[in-house]
Amino acid sequence: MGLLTIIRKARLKEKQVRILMLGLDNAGKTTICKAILGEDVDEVSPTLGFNIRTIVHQGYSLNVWDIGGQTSLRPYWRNYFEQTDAVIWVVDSSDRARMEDCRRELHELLKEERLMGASLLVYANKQDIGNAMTVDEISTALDLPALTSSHHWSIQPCSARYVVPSAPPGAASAAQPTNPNGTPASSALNLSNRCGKADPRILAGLDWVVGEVGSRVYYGTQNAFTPVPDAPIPAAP
Ligand SMILES: Nc1nc2c(ncn2[C@@H]2O[C@H](COP(=O)(O)OP(=O)(O)OP(=O)(O)O)[C@@H](O)[C@H]2O)c(=O)[nH]1
Ligand SMILES: [Mg+2]
Repeated sequence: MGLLTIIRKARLKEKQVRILMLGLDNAGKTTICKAILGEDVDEVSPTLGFNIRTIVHQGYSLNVWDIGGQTSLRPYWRNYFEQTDAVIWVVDSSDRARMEDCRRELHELLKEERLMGASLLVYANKQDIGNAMTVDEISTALDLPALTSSHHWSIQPCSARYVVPSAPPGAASAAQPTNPNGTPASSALNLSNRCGKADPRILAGLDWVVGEVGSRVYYGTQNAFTPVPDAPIPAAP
């Protein structure tokens, strides 16, 4: 076992996980981090360098490096590859025009030797937008099956701007307005909720990451994963 592997396993035993969050610009990386941390998702601007966010999840400290995805910034991604346990690749599911760019960048990235042991979680973000591609369509468009031989991967649909409203104490959730089909009306979606909880599908993705890297401490078996189904969320207003 190489020295780097020993260091990595020691770090994982201390429940420290290093995650690179990457993807094209405008995909929603920073918004996802803010949603998880319960911050105001209305206040985001393009990331010109990087943000490091620590997310405590299931007893693990996930040190998430949220790095700007603009074309001019992508050559700098390589500066962050060392010691990465997992890559979270965020996709704007409504950006059909750039899906091929997205595929190319992802496959280029994962050729990198320093990322060889890293697990890959794809967030198919912006599922609240009407024309969003489904998980199956995105898996095909990004050619995810071709990555199976080199990386454990999973894909999770989500919406960083869908925040579960935090009901005031005693308030009946039934008071929320709903559409005739039972889905929340757009006002109940609370797309700019400032203290609600993140879309549970985002957290399900983190569960998978933690299960993956955790299993590696014990000489890594593939982590079984059932994605949380795509909830019926109406289009953003
Ligand atoms: N409708 C909708 N909009 C979203 C969602 N996630 C992010 N956005 C919006 O998409 C835009 C870009 O979000 P960012 O989080 O800044 O994207 P990013 O991937 O961090 O972009 P860079 O920092 O430039 O790489 C913002 O206007 C967000 O409000 C989502 O799930 N649904
Ligand atoms: Mg950003």
